[in-house]
Amino acid sequence: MRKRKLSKQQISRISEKQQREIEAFTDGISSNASINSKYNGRIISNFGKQLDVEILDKKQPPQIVRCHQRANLPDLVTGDLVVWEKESDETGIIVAVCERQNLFAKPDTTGNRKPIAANIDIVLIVLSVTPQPFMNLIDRYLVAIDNLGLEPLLVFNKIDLLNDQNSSELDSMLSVYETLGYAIKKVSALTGEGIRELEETLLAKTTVLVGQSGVGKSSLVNRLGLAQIAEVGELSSKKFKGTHKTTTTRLFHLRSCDVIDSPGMSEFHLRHFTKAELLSGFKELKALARNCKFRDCAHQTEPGCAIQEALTAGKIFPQRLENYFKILHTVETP
Ligand SMILES: Nc1nc2c(ncn2[C@@H]2O[C@H](COP(=O)(O)OP(=O)(O)OP(=O)(O)O)[C@@H](O)[C@H]2O)c(=O)[nH]1
Ligand SMILES: [Mg+2]
Ligand SMILES: [Zn+2]
Repeated sequence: MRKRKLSKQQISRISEKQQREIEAFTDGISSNASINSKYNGRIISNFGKQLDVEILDKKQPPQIVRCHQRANLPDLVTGDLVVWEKESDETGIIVAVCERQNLFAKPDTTGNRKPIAANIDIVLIVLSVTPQPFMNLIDRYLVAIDNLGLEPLLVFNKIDLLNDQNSSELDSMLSVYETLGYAIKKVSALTGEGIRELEETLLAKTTVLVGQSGVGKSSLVNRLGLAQIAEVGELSSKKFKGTHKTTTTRLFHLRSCDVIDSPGMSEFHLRHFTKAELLSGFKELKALARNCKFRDCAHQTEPGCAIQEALTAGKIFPQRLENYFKILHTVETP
């Protein structure tokens, strides 16, 4: 559907109206279950034109209603808090959205950001034995998470598949991130190993699971939820890659936490990030850059570059610096 162009006056009237709806949300006002009653809700899933919304009002029985949204609202995502009205017993219309605490978005090749989930506490990067993780993708996720102001958590899944052949390469990759101070949990969604510790970390939080297709995001949701609620895919035997089983981002209420399962992402472009935002996501490089002789040091051949000195002295991981420069080449803004 094409969106109408609105005049400034119309926009201001709409935003005043939305503001009143949102105040009703915060006051917990919502009422008789008749047509036109307003309800507080949270987006559970977005199917394009239609969205699943759960009722948040304590007085109402838990229920998920299929809604569409007013054309003047921005694109809504899983986790958004909204105000909606009943249209029929089974359908509704979203009339306002509350300001987001944060928004995790997936940047695509063209530089557009596809919103994935809003109002989240933790972004959990799922890695696995197969398909194997690659550092460049992990580093990109870490930059995006840093820019949201959230602490990343890495989960290494399928540890039941570790053996003498594959463990040393994977261990050395994980030890890079452990040394940098990132939290890593080692788990198996299949056997349940490490799941209880993971659950403790996620307790009472809303967590979005991200990672390549086939690493076991949906399997982790099922293991944490003690039930088969999310659909699990097969790995194609040729490539040991996932087959993009999950196609829609969805929020699940689990035993002790809320988890948002998302479709696999093996590409994650950072074109729209600034150089400063990129450096901020490479925390060991950012800390060193403060000591470079020149404020505008490019960290390549300049004299007194603290990053190059640390590289020569073996104090930083060369792969991380290499990835930083690789991503820097793709960044559009200075
Ligand atoms: N051996 C083993 N297999 C696992 C484990 N976790 C998941 N799998 C298998 O890995 C495959 C992919 O799992 P999914 O949960 O669908 O992966 P996903 O990350 O949700 O994939 P997408 O939805 O495509 O992004 C399935 O065949 C699972 O049975 C594990 O801990 N150990
Ligand atoms: Mg999945
Ligand atoms: Zn420098």
